[in-house]
Amino acid sequence: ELLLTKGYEVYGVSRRSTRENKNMMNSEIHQRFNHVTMDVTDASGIPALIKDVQPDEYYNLAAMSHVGQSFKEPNTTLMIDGYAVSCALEGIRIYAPNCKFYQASTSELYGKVDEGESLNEQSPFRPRSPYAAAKLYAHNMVSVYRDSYNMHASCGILFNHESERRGLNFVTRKITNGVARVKCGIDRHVSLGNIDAIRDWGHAKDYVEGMWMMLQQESPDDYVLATGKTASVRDALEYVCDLADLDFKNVYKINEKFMRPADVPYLCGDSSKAQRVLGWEPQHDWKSLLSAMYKHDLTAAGREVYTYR
Ligand code: G4F
Repeated sequence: ELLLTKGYEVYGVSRRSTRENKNMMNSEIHQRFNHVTMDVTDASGIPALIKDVQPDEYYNLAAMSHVGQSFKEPNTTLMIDGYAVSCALEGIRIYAPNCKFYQASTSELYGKVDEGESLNEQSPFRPRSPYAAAKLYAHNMVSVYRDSYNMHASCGILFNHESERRGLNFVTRKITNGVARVKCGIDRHVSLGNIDAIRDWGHAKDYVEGMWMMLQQESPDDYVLATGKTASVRDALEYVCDLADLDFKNVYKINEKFMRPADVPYLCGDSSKAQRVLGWEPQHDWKSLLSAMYKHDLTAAGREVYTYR
């Protein structure tokens, strides 16, 4: 959507599914949006598409993006989050060498971090999940292609970024949607895993601007995008319960099912390089983000009650 508002002709890829992809559908009404049915792990399909479209910019946001699920599907995660990135890089090298490439790297790369540490582009990566290990392969491949073939390929090391469109199985949306449903009397509680985890949550709208800015630079590079402010999952739940005028202690239940074999306990980013070089600055913090998400989910829950009453 950001690219469409900037006047780009956009090709968006999603795999064939019997269900519609709702996020894609938001763009499909636009005349300059072209939906392509393709699986990013197809080693001949993606290069053929690159040859055909001759893109100026390629944003690789495709991923098996759920860290918890990656423990259950390590090999699928590797194919989508690692191998598919090689396919795209090779396709660009062969068929569109002037195309600029953006890779969605992640704060999960840092893994086990000491509380209080502020993470930047120089901080070491110690992956703690199949997701992070696959993403590290992709991150390294981007720098290999940049150095070997002089490609304009950049990685955004993005800390958690959310919005009203966040999937219902990620913790922020689970909280805003879950609390809204408790408030409206649809559900009795929200089931969560590790509520001590601390994250640096920002708004996806701010982060896509940063991605675009990276590809407008003369030289490719890697950048951290983060707010620099942290909250625990418990803080997030308490805050949303306050908005709903509910006592958080009565709203949640811990369910072992949502605990990961290894979790990343603490993440806080230092985006000073992106601020200095790109002029990027986040407009939202975790509280304004969660308020907007809760407002959206409360409206939807209220509509559900009204419809089925
Ligand atoms: O919302 P989460 O699942 O996000 P996570 O694992 O930090 O990863 C997200 O952000 C990364 C950085 O941008 C991306 F690379 C990645 O693709 C994804 O978008 O979990 C956040 C924290 C974790 O510590 C998790 O253990 O919340 C904890 N948590 C506690 N209860 C839960 C739950 N997470 C989920 N998904 N569901 C729970 O019930």
